Amino acid sequence: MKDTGLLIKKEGYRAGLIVLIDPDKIEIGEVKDKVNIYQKQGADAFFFGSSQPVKNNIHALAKEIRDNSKIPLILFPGSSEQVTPNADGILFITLISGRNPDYLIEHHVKAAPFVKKMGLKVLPTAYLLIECGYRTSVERVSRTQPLPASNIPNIVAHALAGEMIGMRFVYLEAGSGAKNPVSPEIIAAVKAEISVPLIVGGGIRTPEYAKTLVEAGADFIVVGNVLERSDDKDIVRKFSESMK
Ligand code: 1GP
Repeated sequence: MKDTGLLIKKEGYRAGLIVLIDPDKIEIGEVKDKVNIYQKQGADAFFFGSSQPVKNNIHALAKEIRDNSKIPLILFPGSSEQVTPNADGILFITLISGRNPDYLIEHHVKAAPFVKKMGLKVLPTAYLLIECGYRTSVERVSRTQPLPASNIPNIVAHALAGEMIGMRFVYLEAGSGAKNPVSPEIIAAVKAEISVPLIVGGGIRTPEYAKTLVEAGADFIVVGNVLERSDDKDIVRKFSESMK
């Protein structure tokens, strides 16, 4: 696998676990305890961002996360307003499943000068939204169509095009809280053709399902919603164990 920079798997693990923190689903007073637990239970990195406009103070929240954890904090911004210098890096996302020029180049042009000034490490990422059975907020906000889950050759062609353009990661996204997460069949087909790391997220609810995705070839698994909803205090540890 090529250099993954900030995204690193632990020794002896087949995949890395990324915890998505939505800036509007956490209050500053909760950050310290939550990030401590996530980190202690085996999270390898944090993604931070939302597909919706954010009301909370992202700069203060990001600083608090960083001050209280040792794992990388990587921005996963829904828009250029969610960019803050208080992070280690940024997923520089291109929504290549869609055909909206704003998400193919316009936002990038706006963000590039201040991303450079902030000194964030840039992770150029081909972002593919895969249909999940309902209209996700990424679809609504980006005004793009997801790729049909049944047309696997088309999904593979998009991932390959992203790699050939020069993107360093491919991210298969079913959408936050997706009813149907990305399938192991799609992951295996994409993984067989690309050589950059494969990130998978959206609607992953159980460590068992995460394990099937890792077995299919996912290099990094992203979980968000399930951590908010679960009463299991060991949920992150269980997800982390399923990365082995
Ligand atoms: C969404 O891939 C992430 O962008 C995580 O989704 O919140 O459904 O885990 P969930």
